[in-house]
Amino acid sequence: MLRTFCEHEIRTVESLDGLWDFVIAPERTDRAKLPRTYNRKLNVPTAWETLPGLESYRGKAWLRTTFQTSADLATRLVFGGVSHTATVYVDGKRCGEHYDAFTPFEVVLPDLADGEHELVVAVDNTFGEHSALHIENDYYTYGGITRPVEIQWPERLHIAQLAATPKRTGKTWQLDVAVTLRNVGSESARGDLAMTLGNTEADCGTVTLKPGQSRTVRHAFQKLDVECWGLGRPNLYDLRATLWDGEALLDDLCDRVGFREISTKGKAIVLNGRPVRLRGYNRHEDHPQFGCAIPVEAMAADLNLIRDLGCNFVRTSHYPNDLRFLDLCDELGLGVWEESHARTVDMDHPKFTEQIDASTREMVQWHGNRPCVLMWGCLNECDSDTPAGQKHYGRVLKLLKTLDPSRPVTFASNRFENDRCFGRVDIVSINIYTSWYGKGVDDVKPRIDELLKWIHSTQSKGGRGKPVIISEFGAGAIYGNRQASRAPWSEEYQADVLAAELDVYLNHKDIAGAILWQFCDVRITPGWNWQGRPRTMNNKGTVDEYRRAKLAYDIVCEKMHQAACRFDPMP
Ligand code: ADA
Repeated sequence: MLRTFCEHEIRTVESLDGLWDFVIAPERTDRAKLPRTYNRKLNVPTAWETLPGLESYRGKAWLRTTFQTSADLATRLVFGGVSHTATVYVDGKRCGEHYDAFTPFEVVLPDLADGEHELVVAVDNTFGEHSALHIENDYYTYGGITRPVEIQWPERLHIAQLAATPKRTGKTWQLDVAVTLRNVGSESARGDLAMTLGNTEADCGTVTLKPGQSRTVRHAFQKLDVECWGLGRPNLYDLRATLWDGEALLDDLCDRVGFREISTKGKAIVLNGRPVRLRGYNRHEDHPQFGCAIPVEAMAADLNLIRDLGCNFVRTSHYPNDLRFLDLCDELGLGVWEESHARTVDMDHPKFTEQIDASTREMVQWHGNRPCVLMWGCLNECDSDTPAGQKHYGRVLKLLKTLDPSRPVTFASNRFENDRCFGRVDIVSINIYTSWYGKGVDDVKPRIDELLKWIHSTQSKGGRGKPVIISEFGAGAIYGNRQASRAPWSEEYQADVLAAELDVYLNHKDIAGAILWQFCDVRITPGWNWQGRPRTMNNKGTVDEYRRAKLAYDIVCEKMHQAACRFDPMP
């Protein structure tokens, strides 16, 4: 299922996960014509690269299944993620499409007849002028329906979305809720809306909608005496919207909320009124046995390691993550920097604006309720040092702030003293590999002091006085490569670099967060700088792709736990 908990107690929902018919599309296939035969089976969710013979297949394919429906209700298909472009057909009729592997999308069919229907998804993971965000890169773009799929049968008048924003009001809290209803039927319909938060109930009145209409109803739960959500303090509350016809319950939608307030104050990041220092990892969704379609059990195993390492924070480099991963972070009290999908992309690409805006909007729409998300990021290491780049950053950062004024915004820059965009962020974030791409370990402290001095001067055009996160740092090591010489690519070299860089970045008075690059080794696309990537992998993981610990693991564990003792507030 799409979440780690049930979103509906009344609405009928089923998983469409499991074996689907599968066939790859030979060249020059007219995508409009659906295949007549399917010669394989492929599990959903998974990546087709897990099928023998398709380990490096970059192309198009079709997946097919069937489902039953009733004419009394609408049908809603929800895809957690399709990599990287989906075209959806029901009974041979095109009814939806979506670009980008990393955000969910829905297809709503108001009037299907009783009985069995055919669902076909055409999937495309090719690169080219159609794709500005999925490109040859230092991570792999897999192919397939790579996150869970659900089918739902809601009333034609139903609850489409539930957005909740917590606010501290002195010693108590307020929860501002916005419930969006929609009528996908061909006749006007009415319903009585109610909400419950834990044991608190609210009657939100009657809503009548004409065909095709939507309406958002707002309600504020006030003077709430609740336990706040914090790092290592995963206090969650059930929020539920219900739609009634008199005594008859028509529809519902459930989510979980956490009462926390995230802001900045001078050079500090402030969570629930107290400065916090964030420490953790950049993590790609990548696994040798599942591609980017990581099962929730494997996600939980990754988070066990990240917590064992003494971390309180994860950056979803470089795209929105699976909702179940965020649910687990909510449940564990782990902070998250989530960012819309971009790693060093060409912002002048004709499709860039359309595609980055969609990724950004959908990320906030689908993940805005997650208390673990402490900040929104965007545009990792794009051209933030050019006038054109300044316009793009300004637009996307403004879009993030408009969509969600409740969280700080940032981006990970590698343009250092040439950056022109720090005036647009709440938090300045720097990717810096002094020991790997720079002058070496001895320069780590002098270099960051020099950069911080510039950031807090008027020359940085807006970075002055803001919190600074070191959003990427680290070094590569090939698992099993042990050398007494401690030469680069050895596990010893990586351990030495991480020890030195963690000592500086975890303890520096003017650094509010240190995010290691990266949790595990990941596959890259061969068209991207493979010469600098042994095994055609990015080998900077503290664990390898099978999550086997390198020598650096114990060093990171020691340094992160020391920082926890030094800086974490007593529970
Ligand atoms: C950049 C980039 C990462 C990764 C890293 C590296 O900082 O943001 O995605 O490519 O470099 O390993 O060099």
